[in-house]
Amino acid sequence: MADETKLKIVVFGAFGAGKSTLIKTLDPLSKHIEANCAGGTTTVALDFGRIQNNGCNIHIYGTPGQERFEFAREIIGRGMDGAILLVDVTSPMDDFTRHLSDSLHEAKVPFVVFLNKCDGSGANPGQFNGQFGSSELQVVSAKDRRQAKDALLRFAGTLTPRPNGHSHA
Ligand SMILES: Nc1nc2c(ncn2[C@@H]2O[C@H](COP(=O)(O)OP(=O)(O)OP(=O)(O)O)[C@@H](O)[C@H]2O)c(=O)[nH]1
Ligand SMILES: [Mg+2]
Repeated sequence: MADETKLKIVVFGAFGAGKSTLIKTLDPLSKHIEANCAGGTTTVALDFGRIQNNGCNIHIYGTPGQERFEFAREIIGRGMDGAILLVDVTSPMDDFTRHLSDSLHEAKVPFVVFLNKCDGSGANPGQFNGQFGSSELQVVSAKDRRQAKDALLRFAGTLTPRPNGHSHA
């Protein structure tokens, strides 16, 4: 359809923050390139999911959280319209999450912080207040479809979609 638009949103966050879980919840048909690791799986390339909202095709890319995959994050992030920084609120703030936040600020990419695992034992979202400058914070569980979708659409509504067919390169 000629009047369709699209958005590229990329999900960043530390190892095990819940990036792949978020994308699986948002799009049950999403694709994931993962390897087995202690107690579960880890992303070794990317995640990719899509959702449609009012004629806008939202493409959601997940990145690997292991630090050695910086090159993959750089490639996946090219041409993004906005980013989600996912933080595990059952753990304290870590240097890698700080690095991701600083990089997004430096690149002037609009981003929202999802304070994830708010359903988990020991969840402490309050510890992150004031840690991410002016970026909005949203408390979610990546396993909860309603919360995940509401938070994503709220953020997408703050971005400017581009016409379908226009390259993200
Ligand atoms: N309780 C709870 N557990 C979660 C939530 N989101 C993710 N998890 C769990 O956290 C673990 C890691 O989730 P993943 O989605 O693989 O994390 P990831 O950020 O993609 O990890 P990497 O790809 O290795 O960086 C899994 O055991 C998930 O089930 C949540 O909202 N609540
Ligand atoms: Mg992953």
